[in-house]
Amino acid sequence: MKTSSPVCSYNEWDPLEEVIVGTIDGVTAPVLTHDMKTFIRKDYWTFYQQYGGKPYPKELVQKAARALDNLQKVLEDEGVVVRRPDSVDYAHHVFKTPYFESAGFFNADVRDVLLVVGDEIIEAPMSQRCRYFEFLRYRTLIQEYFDKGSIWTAAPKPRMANSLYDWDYPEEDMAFFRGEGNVPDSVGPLNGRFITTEAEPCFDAADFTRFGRDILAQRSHVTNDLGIKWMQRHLGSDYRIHTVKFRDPGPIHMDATWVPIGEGRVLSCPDRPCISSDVLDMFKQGGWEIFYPPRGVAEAEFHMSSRWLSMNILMIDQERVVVEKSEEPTIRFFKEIGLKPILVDFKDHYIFGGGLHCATCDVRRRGTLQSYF
Ligand code: ABU
Repeated sequence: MKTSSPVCSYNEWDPLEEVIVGTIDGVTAPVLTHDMKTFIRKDYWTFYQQYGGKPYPKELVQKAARALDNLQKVLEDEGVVVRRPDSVDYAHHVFKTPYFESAGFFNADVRDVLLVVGDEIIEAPMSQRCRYFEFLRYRTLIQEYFDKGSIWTAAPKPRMANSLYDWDYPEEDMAFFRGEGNVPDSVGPLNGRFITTEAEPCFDAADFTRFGRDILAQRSHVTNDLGIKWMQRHLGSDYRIHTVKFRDPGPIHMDATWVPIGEGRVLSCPDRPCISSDVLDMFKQGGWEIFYPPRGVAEAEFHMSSRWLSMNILMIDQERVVVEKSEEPTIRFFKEIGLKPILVDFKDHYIFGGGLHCATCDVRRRGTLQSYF
């Protein structure tokens, strides 16, 4: 690795020096297409039937923007350098490729778009048509990091032709949203069925969780096996990618499901336990302690996520954890296990699908590439 690179991060807990905090302006309500019904909770389908392809009500965006500014301030007060991406003014435009037509989404969840592995920034080849151009928001920043010495990779973007989606995916399965309540084994992902097919590689960066040389990857509605294979081949023999499965009827992103909080310590979402015995064995043999945090309680709207955004936290280092300030049971739980919660008023951002981890991307953590298993 070039030591001069401004980008360097191998895990989720080494001391954080620089981070990107997302920007929400330009966010557009996704059109409620068949595939997006796996992403948007059924309770809100009428909202998206009305607003799809249009700007969200201004007040919602302003409140979320304030939440992101709150996060910036809290991180800066803790000594972290915070960078913000570009605002976009083309988000509401309909764009057209040879394979599809869509309006944008352009939310602030940078964690879905960019994956940092060592000194490399990888732009994810996302699967949702409304997020096809989301990487553009980050290009100014990425190019600056590249000019200063980082490696910059754009994974091959899928064509997003109709063949990438399972158009017969049952709508009744979409009602079993991400890990809330009892779910029959016959439901889509539990039964091996996802909204994306294996027509071409795709992934969201948030379906990968970094533990040094070992990286967990989840086959989800937005990440397919080919995308995981692309990542393993791309990173080569320095890294081991482990595909992991959770008991989740609607898997999209791992960062409120299996969340490292330090070397040897990981949070497991009680509603979405890990069901990959090889991965569980790896954690047990490595001496890792598995913690089950309490359910989230924030009074917020969750259009595109579960209440488990409460555990979608950002580690500043192995002692300090950034937590939403109304998540009191989670805050108490962190204190009990010896962490120092750093509180931030962030719940007004939840409506757009992202917690504190989603809305950030580590640029640099002080540390080296290690094996923890
Ligand atoms: N993007 C994080 C989603 C987490 C959840 O729905 O629980």
